Amino acid sequence: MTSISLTQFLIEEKRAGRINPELRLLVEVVARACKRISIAIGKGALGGVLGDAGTGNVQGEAQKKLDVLSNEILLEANAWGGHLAACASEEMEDPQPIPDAYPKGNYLLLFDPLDGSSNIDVNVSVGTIFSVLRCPDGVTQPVAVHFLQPGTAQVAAGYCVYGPSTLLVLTVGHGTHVFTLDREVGTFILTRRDVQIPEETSEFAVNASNQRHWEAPMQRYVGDLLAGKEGPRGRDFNMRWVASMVADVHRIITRGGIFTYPLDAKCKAKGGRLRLMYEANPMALIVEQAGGAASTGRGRLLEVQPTGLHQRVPVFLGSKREVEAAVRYHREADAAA
Ligand code: FDP
Ligand code: ZN
Repeated sequence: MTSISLTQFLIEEKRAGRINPELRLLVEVVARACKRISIAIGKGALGGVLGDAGTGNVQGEAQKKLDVLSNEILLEANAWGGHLAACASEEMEDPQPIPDAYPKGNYLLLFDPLDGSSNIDVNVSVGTIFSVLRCPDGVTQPVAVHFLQPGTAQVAAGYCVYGPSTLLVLTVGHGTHVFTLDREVGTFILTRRDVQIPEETSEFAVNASNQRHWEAPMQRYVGDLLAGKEGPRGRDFNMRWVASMVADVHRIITRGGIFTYPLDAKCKAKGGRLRLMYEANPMALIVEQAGGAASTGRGRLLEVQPTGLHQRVPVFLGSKREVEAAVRYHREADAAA
C-alpha cells in the first residue's frame, strides 16, 4: 500500500474543490507547528520544558512552561504565511493580529495550544486543538467580536494528540481523517480515512469526583449508567477519564463512547468548564463529521451563538445514541420542572 502524506491528502482535497490553497497552507502550517510541539513534549525533562511557567492565563489558571511554549510555536508559525487575518488562543485574553510586516489572509484561527496540561508532568497524553473560521467580509483588523461565530461556521477543525504516537485528526467539513506522525521522516501519514464513531457504546467519560455538584438530570443519567445490567439501561457500562479532553475524545472517536463535562455547581456561574470556541466547537465538528453527536445537554453544540472568546459550555459528545440518551434525561427533567 502506498502511503498518503498530509500534503498529498490536502492537494487531493484541493483538486476535488473541497479546500482552497489558503486553507491548505493553513492546515500544513498548523501541522508543522504541532510537529514542533510534539518534539518539545517528547524531550520532557531533558528539554527543560516541564513544570510551571510562573505566570497565569486569562482564565486565572497557572500556566505550564509547555502551555507558553506551544502558544509561541503556533503564533510564530502562523504569522508569516499570508493565510490568516488573526489568531486567538486560550492563553491570550485578546486576539493577536498578524504583524504588519506580513500579508493578511481571510481566515481566523483559534487554538488551545496545550490541552490537558495537568498531565504534562506525569507523562500522560496531552494535545493541541484548533478551529478555523472565515474572517467576515470587509474586516481588515479583526477583534474578538469577529470570532464570535457559531460552530457551524467552522471551515476546518482538528486536534493533535501527543501520546505513544503523535496523531493529527482533521476535518475540512468532508469527513474526519486520522494522520500518524512518522517521526523519522517528519511527515503525517493518513492512517484512517473517514472515521465512523460506533453508534452504540458501553463506555462513558466524566470526572466523577464532581458528582455531588451535578444537576439532577446528570445525577440520574450517570446513576442509571452505573446501575448496569440491573438498572433501567439493562447493560453494564465502563468508565474512563484521562483528564486530557483530546485523549478522552480520541478514545471515543476510535472505539465509541460518550464524553461529558456537564454543568455543575462549581462551574455554573461561568457557564461550564470547557471553552466553547477552541475546545467544544472544534471537537463537536470532528465528532459530527465522524457520524457522532455533540450537545450542551439542551441543544446542538455547534449552534450555540458565542458571546465571548473564552466562553464556557457544558459538553456531551460522542456516539450518537448515547448523546441522545443524555439529552433525553435533561429534556425530561426540564419538562417536569
Ligand atoms: P486542562 O484544564 O488540564 O487543560 O481544557 C480543560 C481540561 O484540561 C480538559 O482537557 C479536561 O477534559 C478537563 O479540563 C479536565 O478536568 P478535571 O480537572 O476536572 O479532570
Ligand atoms: Zn484545553
